[in-house]
Amino acid sequence: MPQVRSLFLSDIHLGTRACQAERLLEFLREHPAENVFLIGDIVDFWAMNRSIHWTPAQNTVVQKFLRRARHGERVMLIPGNHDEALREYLDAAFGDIELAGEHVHVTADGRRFLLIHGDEFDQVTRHHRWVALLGDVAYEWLVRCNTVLSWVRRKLGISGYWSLAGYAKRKVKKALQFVLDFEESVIHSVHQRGLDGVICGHIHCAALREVNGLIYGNCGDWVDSCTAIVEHLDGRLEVVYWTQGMPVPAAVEQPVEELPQGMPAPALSFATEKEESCAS
Ligand SMILES: [Mn+2]
Repeated sequence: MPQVRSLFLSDIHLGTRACQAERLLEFLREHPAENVFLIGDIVDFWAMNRSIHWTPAQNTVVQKFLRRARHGERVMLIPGNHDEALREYLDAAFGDIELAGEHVHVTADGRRFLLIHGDEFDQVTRHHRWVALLGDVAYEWLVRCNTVLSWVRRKLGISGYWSLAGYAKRKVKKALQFVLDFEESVIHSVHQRGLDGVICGHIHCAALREVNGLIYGNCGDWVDSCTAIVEHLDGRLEVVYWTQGMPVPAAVEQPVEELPQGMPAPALSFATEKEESCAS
């Protein structure tokens, strides 16, 4: 019996150092489903052109998807801009994985959602490809710096998880009004097509909210935030923040015996991070 009806995942960026494959494997283990929609930037061919960082865990992620498809789950891959090479093979099937440019998913309660990666609504990647590519290199560099910075913060006893790349991205994109413009143009397109909502990715900002009577959903990513959207068996959608297995900084670690029986591990300061991460 599947635990949820559908999983919506995007921006996994397999092939990069930043990909959180182990956490994704934990999430997948806990979420058997009828449908798995992979909504773009699953494999990062852009980054792999520069250098390949392919771990055993990333291999396992691919194997899990293939396995789920073989065992009767519907697995659909909708390419994004980082795996745009796959767009040449639309309507083909890889093993049992379907490939599509976009898809309209009908939820258990009959609502119709456009599934699309969303880079076509991003004015930066659409008209200034070189800016996007440059930003991509800078982003990778920031992720590396962050590893050093996290170590320094731990040594200084500063608690909580903080992402330099996430911070920089937020600042830059806030300044550009990037996120808002993106959401607005996605919603505009969904409205024109007479659908009930959209589930997309691309901007690494998980969201699920009503905009002008339509539902705007974004899967977030498995680079920084480890987020996904799930559809429950009754058709209800939910954003899942997969914080299990997050490194617990020494300063906030608590002795196990102080926790009441059956209580989940204490929420880390990651919670504040996720609230900040997508400016409204
Ligand atoms: Mn993208």
